[in-house]
Amino acid sequence: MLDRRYILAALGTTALATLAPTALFAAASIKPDDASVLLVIDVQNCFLPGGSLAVKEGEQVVPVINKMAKAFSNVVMTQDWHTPGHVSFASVHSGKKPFETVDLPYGKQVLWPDHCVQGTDGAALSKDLAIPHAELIIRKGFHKDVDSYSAFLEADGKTSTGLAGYLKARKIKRVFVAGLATDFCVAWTALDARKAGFEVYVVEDACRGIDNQGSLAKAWADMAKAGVKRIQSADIAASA
Ligand code: VGL
Ligand code: ZN
Repeated sequence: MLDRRYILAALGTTALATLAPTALFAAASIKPDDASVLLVIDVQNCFLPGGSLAVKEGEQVVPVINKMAKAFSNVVMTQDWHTPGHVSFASVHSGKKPFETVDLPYGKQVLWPDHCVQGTDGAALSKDLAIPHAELIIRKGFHKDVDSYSAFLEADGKTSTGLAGYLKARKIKRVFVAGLATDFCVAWTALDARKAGFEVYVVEDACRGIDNQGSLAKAWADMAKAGVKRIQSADIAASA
């Protein structure tokens, strides 16, 4: 006699296999079109293993982003691009250590180890990125007294990087965000993209976070509230 558990297991597998592609996972259901852009945020040596502000597992986003980028006709990358002695560096605030905060004219600023200094190897994009069709690299955080996590707006809340204007001029409607770090530059970029009127998706497995004092959970909560859609790279169809 056949083992009852075996029969149930076999039935279960068949039922799952039948349902899985559509009902359960809705795999690869999002197709980027010419009105979509993939924003690849700050995949730079400083944020990768061995870098001065290394994000845990940061290198794991690279193959995911490379694969996903093939599905996009529009890809824009960003580079955190600070002056030496930038106001966001703990080293310029006496008595302050990295990950502490300071009050600046535009609000509270988290302090970081020196990172992504203009023209240094640490500021270079990862050599493992393979996205030759990326059409624009936008640099941010280049004003010495103002930080810029967001690819759209500096931390003073008013100085534009020009990215929203560029995307609108290119008739882009949907912005997909990936890269480093989920809770800082990715989240601030996604939130500002919503404010600028775009439909916004953050691709969770194509991002990694810093998670300083609950910042990762807070970032996801803020993004959900703002109508940012949280997706996985497998939700995106393989080609444009
Ligand atoms: C970033 C902290 C400082 C980021 C940049 O790319 O998320 N985080 N500068
Ligand atoms: Zn920075």
